[in-house]
Amino acid sequence: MRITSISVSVVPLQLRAPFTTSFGTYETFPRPFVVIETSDGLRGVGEIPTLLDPAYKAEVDTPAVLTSLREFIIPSIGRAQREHGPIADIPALCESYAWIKGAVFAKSGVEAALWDVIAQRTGQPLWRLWGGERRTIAVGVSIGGKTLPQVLDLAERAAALGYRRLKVKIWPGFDAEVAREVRQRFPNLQLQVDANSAYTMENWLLLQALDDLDLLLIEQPLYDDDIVLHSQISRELRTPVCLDESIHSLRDVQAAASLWERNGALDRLIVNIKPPRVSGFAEAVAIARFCHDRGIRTWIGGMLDSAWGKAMNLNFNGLAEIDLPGDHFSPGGAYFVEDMTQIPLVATDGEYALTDALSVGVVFDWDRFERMGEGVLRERFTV
Ligand code: OSB
Ligand code: MG
Repeated sequence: MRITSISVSVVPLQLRAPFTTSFGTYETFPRPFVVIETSDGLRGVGEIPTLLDPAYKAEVDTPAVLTSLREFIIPSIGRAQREHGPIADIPALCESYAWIKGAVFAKSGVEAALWDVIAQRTGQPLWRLWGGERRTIAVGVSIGGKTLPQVLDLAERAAALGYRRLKVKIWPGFDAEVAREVRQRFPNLQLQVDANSAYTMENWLLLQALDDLDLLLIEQPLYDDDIVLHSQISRELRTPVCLDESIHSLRDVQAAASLWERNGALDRLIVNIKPPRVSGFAEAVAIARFCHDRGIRTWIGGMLDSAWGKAMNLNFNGLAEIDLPGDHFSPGGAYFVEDMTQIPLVATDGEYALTDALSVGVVFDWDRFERMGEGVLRERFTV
């Protein structure tokens, strides 16, 4: 088997309700999907869950991802196949673009598409290919409300749908009161907060007001590129600190582990594993195993991915090494007006069941993909 073509299509995805974080409010995303075709007639798809701009972190905007793919990543794959022979597995694929610094989101889309091909080729579901053993997965939701009533409404709807873990977006001035209200209304749900790097070394003490609310974790309170200062403030907080934005690789996780370990506080370090933020599932699996061995809890974050990306993440959540519920579902029903799978994903009583169905386990909606991508950028590269 060799890769015969790689195409990138941008599909406009529209949220059913706006999603607000400390860095802004989003309603639509021009979303790239990578399609790989192989010489044995297979076709795999990988979503790149880009946002509109780089406000969450560098290189997550669609233009940056398209530039990396077109100018560097795809040409490197072509060159590697010409010079070193067919790319038929994940290590060979990753090796072909390993020289490119960064571009983790862009790389992850190509990798995801090849994982889809390999699962089809070897006739198994992705969760099994990744060493998963868990068949039912406790899932959570992320609440991106702009006002307290909006947050409470979304929490209400999520609880009514059976989700047992809520994550609430916070920022300075929209934190302790919001978390306290949600905690009071839902004393038995698992609750965590995500600041998306909205606090500074000048105002992080505001977070101490959250310490008595029995929160699972506080996610990325400080700067998007920081690990060291997070380890310092973690000494002064009872609630575990969870890293999101600042983790790009197993090495980053190892650096965090050594800092928290020095404080004797590995039980207060939690890692949000987002496969696209660590360049793909291969690195994500390595991180899950490392963390499990070291007693660092992990969970799987989302990027407002379509049902296709979410379904891949749910397969990854089949790994027994992953401890906590991930951001896999929308608190108010479906995230998008039109989604990319033929049948929507469903969780029952806050759990999703993995099946023995091939690869991603759900069917990609090619007709809708073609229609929605009509007139939007589509580039095909022969490699
Ligand atoms: O920080 O986890 C985040 C969405 C966009 C960018 C960053 C984040 C999020 C979410 C959404 O919290 C989680 C989801 O996809 O359900
Ligand atoms: Mg986050």
